[in-house]
Amino acid sequence: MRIFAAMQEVVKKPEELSKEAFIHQVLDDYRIAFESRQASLLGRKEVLTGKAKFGIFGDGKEVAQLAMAKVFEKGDWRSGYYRDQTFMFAKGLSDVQKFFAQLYADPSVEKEPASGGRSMNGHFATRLLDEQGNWLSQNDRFNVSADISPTAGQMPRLLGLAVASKLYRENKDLHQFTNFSNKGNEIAFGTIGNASTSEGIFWEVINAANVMQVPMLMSVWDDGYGISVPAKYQTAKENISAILNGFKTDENGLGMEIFTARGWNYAELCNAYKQAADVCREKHTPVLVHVTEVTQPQGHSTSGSHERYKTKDRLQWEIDFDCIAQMRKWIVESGFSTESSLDELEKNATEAVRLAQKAAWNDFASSIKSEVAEFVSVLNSAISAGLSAPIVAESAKNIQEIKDPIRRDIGNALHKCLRETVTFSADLRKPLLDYLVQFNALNGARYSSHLTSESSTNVSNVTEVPAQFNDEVVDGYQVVRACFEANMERDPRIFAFGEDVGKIGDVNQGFSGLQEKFGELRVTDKGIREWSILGEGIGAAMRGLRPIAEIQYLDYLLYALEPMSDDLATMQYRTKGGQKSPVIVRTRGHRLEGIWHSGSPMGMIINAVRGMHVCVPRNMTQAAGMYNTLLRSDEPALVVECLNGYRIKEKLPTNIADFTVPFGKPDVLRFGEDVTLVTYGSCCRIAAEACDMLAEVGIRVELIDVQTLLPFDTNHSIVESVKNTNRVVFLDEDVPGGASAYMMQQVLENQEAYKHLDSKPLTITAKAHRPAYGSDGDYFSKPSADEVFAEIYQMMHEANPTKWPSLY
Ligand SMILES: Cc1ncc(C[n+]2csc(CCOP(=O)(O)OP(=O)(O)O)c2C)c(N)n1
Ligand SMILES: [Mg+2]
Repeated sequence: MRIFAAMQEVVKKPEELSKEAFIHQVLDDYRIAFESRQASLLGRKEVLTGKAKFGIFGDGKEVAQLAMAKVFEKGDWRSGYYRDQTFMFAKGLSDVQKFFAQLYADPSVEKEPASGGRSMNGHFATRLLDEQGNWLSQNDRFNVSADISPTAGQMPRLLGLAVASKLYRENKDLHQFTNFSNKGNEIAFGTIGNASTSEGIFWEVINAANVMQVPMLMSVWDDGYGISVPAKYQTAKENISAILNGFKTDENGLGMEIFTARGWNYAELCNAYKQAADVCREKHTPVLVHVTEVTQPQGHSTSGSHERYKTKDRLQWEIDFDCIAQMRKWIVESGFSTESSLDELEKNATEAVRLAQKAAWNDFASSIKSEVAEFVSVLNSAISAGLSAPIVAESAKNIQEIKDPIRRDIGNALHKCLRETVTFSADLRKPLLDYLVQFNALNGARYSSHLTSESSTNVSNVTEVPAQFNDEVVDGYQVVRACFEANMERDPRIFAFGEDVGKIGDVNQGFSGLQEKFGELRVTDKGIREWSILGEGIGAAMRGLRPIAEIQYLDYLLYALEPMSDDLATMQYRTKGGQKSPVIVRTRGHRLEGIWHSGSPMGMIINAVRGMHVCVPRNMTQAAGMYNTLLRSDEPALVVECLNGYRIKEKLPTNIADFTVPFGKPDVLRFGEDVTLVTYGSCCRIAAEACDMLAEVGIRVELIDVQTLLPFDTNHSIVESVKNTNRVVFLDEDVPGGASAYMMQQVLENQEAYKHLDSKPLTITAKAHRPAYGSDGDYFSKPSADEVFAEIYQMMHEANPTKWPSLY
């Protein structure tokens, strides 16, 4: 039997597989594919009948995923996209019931473990953390990093997952971390749609994976379209594997292997994946599997129909070459089963899917219904106690009549009752108000928990250790360098990489000499590719390593902002505490020279990365303390060092490896009674200069360095200063309305400092344009001590014109 012989190749131990066992496996695969298809068909119906809001399914991509699943081993990783339900079912990482729970947005992590109802359907993930937020072991699990919606957004993280295997294999000091890796034998599997390969990051990652030679097995599901746009508008020559041919392995063994297989041909796919995985795992080279001739039977998603943009011929071809129909045909022709047995299998599979869907719906609906019942009983007991407004009885009646209530219905009814009983006594309304507290707490946890880590090793749990000094004074860069050296000695999982980080130890020497000391695997040069450098950090940190990913200048962080914003910052939230990636993003910025080397777009950044921490140290000592805090915690952060601070002298802490700077705790740099001046980063020095000038005219400024923008002044200490001074100024070198406006909102609104103001609150910022080049460019673009003096003097003049006569 020719097919049997060929197929034997694709199982791990062919000699142990009898023909019966083989046939059993094929039929089991067919069942999984068929169930998956039924889930897609039923899923679409559930959306169209209004039980779910949006659906995107893996129909047409089933058989290729069975083949991929066969070679996916414990310890391996997937970073993929929304079509991969069949893979998830085949590995037992999800099932039809969970699939529907996600479609309905069931907020229970038990029912919907990928995201606890936070992500739309088709966003897959396994739980990497226990309920306390600690790592589970990865080496005895199939690991799925949590999907995100931006097309190709899975690519940067995928690179990091693959790079981790290389590090675990080649750095012997990491072999002890057996919970994470078996000496780097793990493959990182990527999946992507054909059209998404048009994104720049796809190319950046493919190139980087080839440069570094990492075990990344990339699958492209090629259905010829990206929503309605066909390949001719997407891909040169309409063939992604053909145009990637230049990457093909050369005579030196460098490059990547490229396989193609047709999406409806089970045997061809199984063989391709077997070969692909073998070479990837053993040789640690990237591999591409281009799966062609894939279909999309129901069109792209529930948002539209593909009849609008596919020709009749194409639609007919998709029916003829439907992978499940073809697999069935192959099974019958090969004599592995009969038409009638397969009919029976399909009937059972259809029924199983229907039952699983029903169970998911019942779980979802019944938990809401029991909350509705509880709400109704609260309303009824309020009525019995004398809350006689008609709206209360009406609400109890109406909400019970809603066929499929959601929690918003409870919220709407509750708020309406509260509005319409406002004239009743507090006693009578108490049950409703108590219920409101409970309702908000419950749903707050459901929908707003885990923005950041809630584990015992999050940054707020790191013990504060003050820096100690003797008289040793060094250049600023030597402080951070000493900090990195000490931490790298302590923990072999720490490694740093970026443009010019390796040989020269970064452009400002923060790692100078450390490559010689720790080797190229731990202090490493990278290509100019910020987006995927960030991704390397994300993926490697998910695998238990402690990457310090360097972006050379803050101005170039924009290239890396997508993975920070979409992937890193959302990771805890989008998995409801199921995954984490404690990567440190190191960069340097604020004022130096010219439009692209002195930006400080902190408002843009902090608004894009809620879920990360953002540290803005005023000098290298504070930066080192922040690194020490981060390297003892499990959270991701951005640290922006002051670009003009590396040559400024600082005292070298004697406990450089151990002192920590707490996050969300501002530092009062000088005390004063007249004005509170709030700032951070390089502006601390400008502010201090202005404070000296203001002191000369009798204006006493309380100068506060916030230190971290995220979190911001956790204990609300700034308002305490404002209570004393009754005046507040926010200074930074972002654009007007940038991070200064954020600080103002935090202090005036959140801390209620508005109650204590005697003068209009003020922001002093850079100009709206990018900073011009040269010292004069800086002077006229960025806030200067002259300007800070003038603004604060004017404030005091308005308060007491006699004491401080008009300056201008
Ligand atoms: C960055 C980004 N741009 C646009 C979209 C909207 N979008 C979602 S899926 C899709 C098409 C993707 O096509 P392809 O990669 O071929 O995958 P397929 O859906 O065909 O499997 C688009 C444009 C998106 N999610 N992200
Ligand atoms: Mg496509």
